Amino acid sequence: MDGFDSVVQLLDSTGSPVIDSHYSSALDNSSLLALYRDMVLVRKLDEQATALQRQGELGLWAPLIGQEAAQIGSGRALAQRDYAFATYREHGVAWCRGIDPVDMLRFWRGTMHQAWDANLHRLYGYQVIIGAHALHATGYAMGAYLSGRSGTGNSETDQAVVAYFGDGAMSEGDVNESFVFAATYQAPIVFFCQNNQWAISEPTKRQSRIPLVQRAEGFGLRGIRVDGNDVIACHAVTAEALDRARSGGGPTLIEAVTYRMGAHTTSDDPTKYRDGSDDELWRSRDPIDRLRIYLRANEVLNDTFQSDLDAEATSLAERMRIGCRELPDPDPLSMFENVYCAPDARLDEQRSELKSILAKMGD
Ligand SMILES: Cc1ncc(C[n+]2csc(CCOP(=O)(O)OP(=O)(O)O)c2C)c(N)n1
Repeated sequence: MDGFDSVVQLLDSTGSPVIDSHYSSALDNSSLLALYRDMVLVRKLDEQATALQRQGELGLWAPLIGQEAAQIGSGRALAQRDYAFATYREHGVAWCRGIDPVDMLRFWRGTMHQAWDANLHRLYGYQVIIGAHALHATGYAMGAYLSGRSGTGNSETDQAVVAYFGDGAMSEGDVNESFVFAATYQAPIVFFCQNNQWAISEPTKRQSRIPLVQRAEGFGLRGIRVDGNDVIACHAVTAEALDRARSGGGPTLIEAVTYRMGAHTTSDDPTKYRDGSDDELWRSRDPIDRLRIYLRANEVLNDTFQSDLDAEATSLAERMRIGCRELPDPDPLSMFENVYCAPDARLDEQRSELKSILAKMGD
Protein backbone atom coordinates (compact mmCIF):
# COMPACT_ATOMS: atom_id res chain seq x y z
CA MET A 1 0.00 0.00 0.00
CA ASP A 2 1.04 3.61 -0.28
CA GLY A 3 2.55 5.34 2.73
CA PHE A 4 0.69 6.26 5.84
CA ASP A 5 1.29 10.00 5.28
CA SER A 6 -1.40 12.51 6.10
CA VAL A 7 -3.43 9.93 7.97
CA VAL A 8 -5.17 11.05 11.13
CA GLN A 9 -3.96 8.91 13.99
CA LEU A 10 -4.52 9.38 17.72
CA LEU A 11 -3.22 6.01 18.93
CA ASP A 12 -0.32 4.39 17.12
CA SER A 13 0.20 0.69 16.60
CA THR A 14 2.28 0.41 19.80
CA GLY A 15 -0.61 1.79 21.84
CA SER A 16 0.99 5.21 22.34
CA PRO A 17 -1.10 8.39 22.04
CA VAL A 18 -0.34 10.63 19.07
CA ILE A 19 -0.82 14.40 19.09
CA ASP A 20 -2.75 15.63 16.06
CA SER A 21 -2.87 19.30 15.17
CA HIS A 22 -6.64 19.24 14.64
CA TYR A 23 -8.21 16.17 16.19
CA SER A 24 -8.27 15.03 19.78
CA SER A 25 -10.21 12.38 21.60
CA ALA A 26 -13.32 13.42 23.45
CA LEU A 27 -13.63 9.95 24.97
CA ASP A 28 -13.29 9.34 28.70
CA ASN A 29 -11.95 6.10 30.13
CA SER A 30 -15.31 4.38 30.40
CA SER A 31 -16.09 5.21 26.76
CA LEU A 32 -12.72 3.77 25.72
CA LEU A 33 -13.44 0.60 27.67
CA ALA A 34 -16.82 0.40 25.96
CA LEU A 35 -15.16 0.65 22.52
CA TYR A 36 -12.70 -2.04 23.56
CA ARG A 37 -15.56 -4.29 24.68
CA ASP A 38 -17.39 -3.69 21.38
CA MET A 39 -14.33 -4.63 19.32
CA VAL A 40 -13.60 -7.78 21.33
CA LEU A 41 -17.21 -8.92 21.07
CA VAL A 42 -17.58 -8.25 17.35
CA ARG A 43 -14.36 -10.12 16.65
CA LYS A 44 -15.78 -13.05 18.60
CA LEU A 45 -19.06 -12.73 16.73
CA ASP A 46 -17.16 -12.80 13.46
CA GLU A 47 -15.07 -15.80 14.47
CA GLN A 48 -18.18 -17.69 15.55
CA ALA A 49 -20.11 -16.88 12.38
CA THR A 50 -17.15 -18.05 10.28
CA ALA A 51 -17.12 -21.33 12.23
CA LEU A 52 -20.87 -21.75 11.77
CA GLN A 53 -20.43 -21.35 8.03
CA ARG A 54 -17.69 -23.99 8.07
CA GLN A 55 -20.07 -26.33 9.88
CA GLY A 56 -22.66 -25.86 7.14
CA GLU A 57 -25.03 -23.77 9.25
CA LEU A 58 -24.64 -20.61 7.13
CA GLY A 59 -24.52 -20.35 3.37
CA LEU A 60 -21.85 -17.68 3.45
CA TRP A 61 -20.17 -15.15 5.75
CA ALA A 62 -18.10 -12.06 4.98
CA PRO A 63 -15.49 -11.73 7.75
CA LEU A 64 -14.80 -8.34 9.29
CA ILE A 65 -11.59 -9.33 11.10
CA GLY A 66 -9.12 -6.45 11.03
CA GLN A 67 -11.80 -3.81 10.44
CA GLU A 68 -13.21 -3.64 13.97
CA ALA A 69 -11.83 -0.19 14.76
CA ALA A 70 -13.14 1.39 11.56
CA GLN A 71 -16.62 0.00 12.12
CA ILE A 72 -16.92 0.45 15.87
CA GLY A 73 -15.21 3.86 15.96
CA SER A 74 -17.48 5.25 13.26
CA GLY A 75 -20.56 3.31 14.34
CA ARG A 76 -20.37 4.61 17.90
CA ALA A 77 -20.04 8.19 16.61
CA LEU A 78 -23.53 7.97 15.14
CA ALA A 79 -26.46 9.41 17.05
CA GLN A 80 -29.50 7.19 17.37
CA ARG A 81 -31.43 9.42 14.96
CA ASP A 82 -28.74 9.19 12.25
CA TYR A 83 -29.17 6.64 9.49
CA ALA A 84 -26.60 4.10 8.28
CA PHE A 85 -26.45 2.29 4.95
CA ALA A 86 -24.02 -0.60 5.06
CA THR A 87 -22.56 -3.48 3.07
CA TYR A 88 -22.37 -7.19 3.77
CA ARG A 89 -19.19 -6.76 5.87
CA GLU A 90 -20.47 -4.19 8.38
CA HIS A 91 -21.32 -6.51 11.26
CA GLY A 92 -19.63 -4.06 13.63
CA VAL A 93 -21.88 -1.27 12.42
CA ALA A 94 -24.92 -3.54 12.73
CA TRP A 95 -23.80 -4.26 16.31
CA CYS A 96 -23.65 -0.54 17.05
CA ARG A 97 -27.15 -0.12 15.59
CA GLY A 98 -28.49 -2.69 18.03
CA ILE A 99 -28.91 -5.67 15.72
CA ASP A 100 -28.65 -8.86 17.73
CA PRO A 101 -25.87 -11.17 16.43
CA VAL A 102 -28.31 -14.06 15.99
CA ASP A 103 -30.49 -11.74 13.96
CA MET A 104 -27.45 -10.94 11.75
CA LEU A 105 -27.13 -14.65 10.99
CA ARG A 106 -30.62 -14.83 9.50
CA PHE A 107 -29.38 -13.14 6.33
CA TRP A 108 -26.46 -15.55 5.94
CA ARG A 109 -28.55 -18.62 6.75
CA GLY A 110 -31.11 -17.62 4.17
CA THR A 111 -33.94 -17.32 6.66
CA MET A 112 -34.46 -13.58 6.29
CA HIS A 113 -36.64 -12.12 3.61
CA GLN A 114 -36.58 -8.50 4.50
CA ALA A 115 -34.36 -5.78 5.86
CA TRP A 116 -34.31 -4.93 9.53
CA ASP A 117 -36.86 -2.56 10.95
CA ALA A 118 -35.39 0.68 9.65
CA ASN A 119 -37.39 2.88 11.99
CA LEU A 120 -36.05 1.02 15.00
CA HIS A 121 -32.43 0.42 14.02
CA ARG A 122 -31.83 3.23 11.56
CA LEU A 123 -29.74 0.82 9.50
CA TYR A 124 -30.37 -0.39 6.03
CA GLY A 125 -28.21 -3.42 5.36
CA TYR A 126 -26.67 -5.72 4.28
CA GLN A 127 -26.25 -4.34 0.75
CA VAL A 128 -24.56 -6.82 -1.59
CA ILE A 129 -24.78 -4.79 -4.80
CA ILE A 130 -21.53 -2.88 -4.62
CA GLY A 131 -22.12 0.84 -4.25
CA ALA A 132 -25.89 0.81 -4.90
CA HIS A 133 -26.71 1.95 -1.38
CA ALA A 134 -24.51 5.05 -1.75
CA LEU A 135 -27.25 6.36 -4.02
CA HIS A 136 -29.98 5.36 -1.57
CA ALA A 137 -28.08 7.00 1.26
CA THR A 138 -27.54 10.19 -0.70
CA GLY A 139 -31.20 10.32 -1.66
CA TYR A 140 -32.17 9.77 1.96
CA ALA A 141 -29.81 12.52 3.08
CA MET A 142 -31.17 14.94 0.48
CA GLY A 143 -34.67 14.11 1.69
CA ALA A 144 -33.67 14.69 5.32
CA TYR A 145 -32.36 18.12 4.39
CA LEU A 146 -35.27 19.10 2.15
CA SER A 147 -37.85 18.00 4.71
CA GLY A 148 -36.27 19.99 7.52
CA ARG A 149 -34.85 17.06 9.49
CA SER A 150 -31.29 18.24 9.00
CA GLY A 151 -29.45 21.52 8.75
CA THR A 152 -31.94 23.46 10.86
CA GLY A 153 -29.42 24.48 13.50
CA ASN A 154 -31.04 22.30 16.16
CA SER A 155 -28.22 20.07 17.38
CA GLU A 156 -30.68 17.85 19.25
CA THR A 157 -32.75 16.86 16.24
CA ASP A 158 -30.72 17.46 13.08
CA GLN A 159 -29.74 14.14 11.56
CA ALA A 160 -27.02 12.82 9.27
CA VAL A 161 -26.53 9.77 7.11
CA VAL A 162 -23.51 7.52 6.72
CA ALA A 163 -22.85 5.28 3.75
CA TYR A 164 -20.29 2.50 4.23
CA PHE A 165 -18.48 0.88 1.34
CA GLY A 166 -15.10 -0.50 0.36
CA ASP A 167 -12.20 0.63 -1.79
CA GLY A 168 -13.52 -1.41 -4.72
CA ALA A 169 -16.83 0.42 -4.55
CA MET A 170 -14.95 3.66 -5.20
CA SER A 171 -14.64 2.48 -8.82
CA GLU A 172 -18.40 2.05 -9.19
CA GLY A 173 -20.52 4.55 -11.11
CA ASP A 174 -23.16 4.56 -8.37
CA VAL A 175 -20.67 5.78 -5.78
CA ASN A 176 -19.27 8.47 -8.06
CA GLU A 177 -22.77 9.68 -8.95
CA SER A 178 -23.56 9.82 -5.25
CA PHE A 179 -20.57 12.07 -4.73
CA VAL A 180 -21.81 14.44 -7.43
CA PHE A 181 -25.31 14.70 -5.98
CA ALA A 182 -24.13 14.90 -2.38
CA ALA A 183 -21.73 17.73 -3.18
CA THR A 184 -24.18 19.60 -5.41
CA TYR A 185 -26.99 19.51 -2.87
CA GLN A 186 -24.70 19.72 0.17
CA ALA A 187 -26.45 16.62 1.48
CA PRO A 188 -25.92 15.74 5.16
CA ILE A 189 -23.94 12.59 4.44
CA VAL A 190 -20.66 11.00 5.41
CA PHE A 191 -19.19 8.51 2.95
CA PHE A 192 -17.14 6.08 5.00
CA CYS A 193 -14.83 4.09 2.76
CA GLN A 194 -13.00 1.23 4.44
CA ASN A 195 -9.93 0.82 2.30
CA ASN A 196 -9.07 -2.72 3.35
CA GLN A 197 -6.56 -2.92 0.46
CA TRP A 198 -8.49 -5.54 -1.49
CA ALA A 199 -11.65 -5.75 -3.58
CA ILE A 200 -11.77 -9.54 -3.58
CA SER A 201 -8.55 -10.20 -5.58
CA GLU A 202 -7.99 -6.64 -6.85
CA PRO A 203 -5.54 -4.60 -4.77
CA THR A 204 -6.42 -0.95 -4.19
CA LYS A 205 -3.25 0.16 -5.95
CA ARG A 206 -4.56 -1.33 -9.18
CA GLN A 207 -7.76 0.69 -8.86
CA SER A 208 -6.27 4.05 -8.04
CA ARG A 209 -3.00 5.80 -8.74
CA ILE A 210 -3.63 8.23 -5.90
CA PRO A 211 -4.84 7.75 -2.33
CA LEU A 212 -8.62 7.34 -2.61
CA VAL A 213 -9.25 10.32 -0.36
CA GLN A 214 -7.70 12.65 -2.94
CA ARG A 215 -10.68 12.03 -5.19
CA ALA A 216 -12.84 13.96 -2.74
CA GLU A 217 -11.52 17.34 -3.81
CA GLY A 218 -12.50 16.85 -7.45
CA PHE A 219 -16.09 16.22 -6.41
CA GLY A 220 -16.21 19.14 -3.99
CA LEU A 221 -16.33 16.89 -0.95
CA ARG A 222 -14.29 17.35 2.15
CA GLY A 223 -11.83 14.45 2.38
CA ILE A 224 -10.18 12.95 5.47
CA ARG A 225 -7.84 10.00 5.64
CA VAL A 226 -7.77 8.19 8.93
CA ASP A 227 -5.92 5.23 10.38
CA GLY A 228 -8.74 2.70 10.14
CA ASN A 229 -7.13 0.52 12.81
CA ASP A 230 -7.23 3.33 15.36
CA VAL A 231 -10.66 3.26 16.94
CA ILE A 232 -10.14 6.59 18.71
CA ALA A 233 -9.21 8.41 15.51
CA CYS A 234 -12.05 6.76 13.57
CA HIS A 235 -14.47 7.94 16.24
CA ALA A 236 -13.07 11.48 16.25
CA VAL A 237 -13.09 12.05 12.49
CA THR A 238 -16.54 10.50 12.04
CA ALA A 239 -18.03 12.48 14.92
CA GLU A 240 -16.73 15.71 13.43
CA ALA A 241 -17.93 14.85 9.91
CA LEU A 242 -21.38 13.91 11.23
CA ASP A 243 -21.63 17.15 13.21
CA ARG A 244 -20.78 19.12 10.11
CA ALA A 245 -23.30 17.21 8.02
CA ARG A 246 -26.08 17.66 10.59
CA SER A 247 -25.49 21.37 10.88
CA GLY A 248 -25.68 21.97 7.14
CA GLY A 249 -21.93 22.02 6.51
CA GLY A 250 -22.09 19.44 3.73
CA PRO A 251 -20.74 16.00 2.95
CA THR A 252 -17.41 14.35 3.76
CA LEU A 253 -15.53 11.40 2.34
CA ILE A 254 -13.57 9.50 4.98
CA GLU A 255 -11.01 6.98 3.80
CA ALA A 256 -10.24 4.61 6.67
CA VAL A 257 -7.00 2.83 5.86
CA THR A 258 -7.24 -0.71 7.16
CA TYR A 259 -6.70 -4.30 6.11
CA ARG A 260 -8.90 -7.26 5.43
CA MET A 261 -7.13 -9.80 7.62
CA GLY A 262 -9.35 -12.66 6.49
CA ALA A 263 -10.79 -13.94 3.25
CA HIS A 264 -13.17 -11.85 1.17
CA THR A 265 -15.92 -14.27 2.14
CA THR A 266 -15.95 -17.87 3.29
CA SER A 267 -16.10 -18.81 -0.42
CA ASP A 268 -12.76 -17.18 -1.11
CA ASP A 269 -9.18 -18.41 -0.80
CA PRO A 270 -6.91 -15.34 -0.60
CA THR A 271 -3.74 -17.45 -0.87
CA LYS A 272 -4.57 -17.68 -4.59
CA TYR A 273 -3.91 -13.98 -5.11
CA ARG A 274 -1.91 -12.59 -2.16
CA ASP A 275 1.36 -13.97 -0.92
CA GLY A 276 0.91 -13.14 2.75
CA SER A 277 3.86 -10.75 2.83
CA ASP A 278 1.69 -7.92 4.21
CA ASP A 279 -0.01 -10.03 6.85
CA GLU A 280 2.65 -9.68 9.53
CA LEU A 281 2.80 -5.89 9.13
CA TRP A 282 -0.95 -5.62 9.50
CA ARG A 283 -1.03 -8.01 12.43
CA SER A 284 1.33 -5.59 14.18
CA ARG A 285 -1.26 -2.86 13.54
CA ASP A 286 -4.08 -4.91 15.06
CA PRO A 287 -6.87 -2.54 16.16
CA ILE A 288 -7.73 -4.42 19.35
CA ASP A 289 -4.18 -5.05 20.57
CA ARG A 290 -3.20 -1.39 20.43
CA LEU A 291 -6.17 -0.23 22.48
CA ARG A 292 -5.60 -3.04 24.97
CA ILE A 293 -1.97 -1.99 25.38
CA TYR A 294 -2.99 1.63 25.92
CA LEU A 295 -5.72 0.76 28.41
CA ARG A 296 -3.44 -1.60 30.33
CA ALA A 297 -0.60 0.91 30.44
CA ASN A 298 -2.94 3.54 31.85
CA GLU A 299 -4.51 1.12 34.32
CA VAL A 300 -7.94 1.58 32.79
CA LEU A 301 -8.28 -2.09 31.90
CA ASN A 302 -7.78 -4.54 34.75
CA ASP A 303 -7.80 -8.34 34.98
CA THR A 304 -11.37 -8.47 36.26
CA PHE A 305 -12.74 -6.47 33.33
CA GLN A 306 -10.76 -8.61 30.88
CA SER A 307 -11.87 -11.93 32.35
CA ASP A 308 -15.51 -10.77 32.53
CA LEU A 309 -15.25 -9.71 28.91
CA ASP A 310 -13.73 -13.05 27.89
CA ALA A 311 -16.62 -14.80 29.62
CA GLU A 312 -19.12 -12.52 27.89
CA ALA A 313 -17.53 -13.32 24.53
CA THR A 314 -17.69 -17.05 25.23
CA SER A 315 -21.35 -16.88 26.14
CA LEU A 316 -22.12 -14.69 23.09
CA ALA A 317 -20.58 -17.36 20.87
CA GLU A 318 -22.58 -20.07 22.61
CA ARG A 319 -25.78 -18.08 22.21
CA MET A 320 -25.02 -17.65 18.50
CA ARG A 321 -24.44 -21.39 18.04
CA ILE A 322 -27.72 -22.27 19.69
CA GLY A 323 -29.69 -19.36 18.21
CA CYS A 324 -28.47 -20.02 14.68
CA ARG A 325 -29.70 -23.62 14.65
CA GLU A 326 -33.03 -22.54 16.09
CA LEU A 327 -33.71 -19.79 13.55
CA PRO A 328 -37.17 -20.42 12.15
CA ASP A 329 -37.89 -20.53 8.44
CA PRO A 330 -39.60 -17.28 7.58
CA ASP A 331 -43.25 -16.91 6.75
CA PRO A 332 -43.16 -16.39 2.94
CA LEU A 333 -45.41 -13.37 3.36
CA SER A 334 -42.82 -11.68 5.55
CA MET A 335 -40.91 -10.72 2.40
CA PHE A 336 -43.35 -7.82 2.08
CA GLU A 337 -42.48 -6.40 5.47
CA ASN A 338 -40.16 -3.42 5.94
CA VAL A 339 -40.02 -2.70 2.21
CA TYR A 340 -41.60 0.72 2.57
CA CYS A 341 -42.21 2.81 5.69
CA ALA A 342 -45.84 3.45 4.72
CA PRO A 343 -48.43 1.01 3.33
CA ASP A 344 -48.21 0.55 -0.42
CA ALA A 345 -51.14 -0.54 -2.61
CA ARG A 346 -49.06 -2.46 -5.16
CA LEU A 347 -47.29 -4.36 -2.43
CA ASP A 348 -50.61 -5.16 -0.73
CA GLU A 349 -51.87 -6.55 -4.02
CA GLN A 350 -48.82 -8.76 -4.44
CA ARG A 351 -49.12 -9.96 -0.84
CA SER A 352 -52.76 -10.96 -1.43
CA GLU A 353 -51.82 -12.74 -4.63
CA LEU A 354 -49.08 -14.75 -2.93
CA LYS A 355 -51.41 -15.49 -0.04
CA SER A 356 -53.98 -17.02 -2.33
CA ILE A 357 -51.30 -19.02 -4.19
CA LEU A 358 -50.04 -20.36 -0.86
CA ALA A 359 -53.56 -21.24 0.19
CA LYS A 360 -54.07 -23.20 -3.04
CA MET A 361 -50.74 -24.97 -2.57
CA GLY A 362 -51.85 -25.85 0.93
CA ASP A 363 -54.92 -27.54 -0.56
C1 LIG B 1 -22.47 -4.16 -8.73
C2 LIG B 1 -21.65 -5.32 -8.32
N1 LIG B 1 -20.58 -5.69 -9.05
C3 LIG B 1 -19.82 -6.74 -8.67
C4 LIG B 1 -20.12 -7.44 -7.54
C5 LIG B 1 -19.26 -8.62 -7.12
N2 LIG B 1 -18.47 -8.25 -5.94
C6 LIG B 1 -18.83 -8.65 -4.72
S1 LIG B 1 -17.80 -8.07 -3.54
C7 LIG B 1 -16.84 -7.28 -4.67
C8 LIG B 1 -15.62 -6.51 -4.23
C9 LIG B 1 -15.95 -5.34 -3.36
O1 LIG B 1 -14.79 -4.80 -2.83
P1 LIG B 1 -14.80 -3.55 -1.87
O2 LIG B 1 -15.76 -2.54 -2.36
O3 LIG B 1 -13.41 -3.12 -1.68
O4 LIG B 1 -15.40 -4.12 -0.50
P2 LIG B 1 -14.86 -5.28 0.46
O5 LIG B 1 -15.50 -6.56 -0.02
O6 LIG B 1 -13.39 -5.32 0.38
O7 LIG B 1 -15.36 -4.94 1.82
C10 LIG B 1 -17.33 -7.48 -5.94
C11 LIG B 1 -16.71 -6.93 -7.16
C12 LIG B 1 -21.26 -7.03 -6.80
N3 LIG B 1 -21.62 -7.65 -5.68
N4 LIG B 1 -21.99 -5.96 -7.20
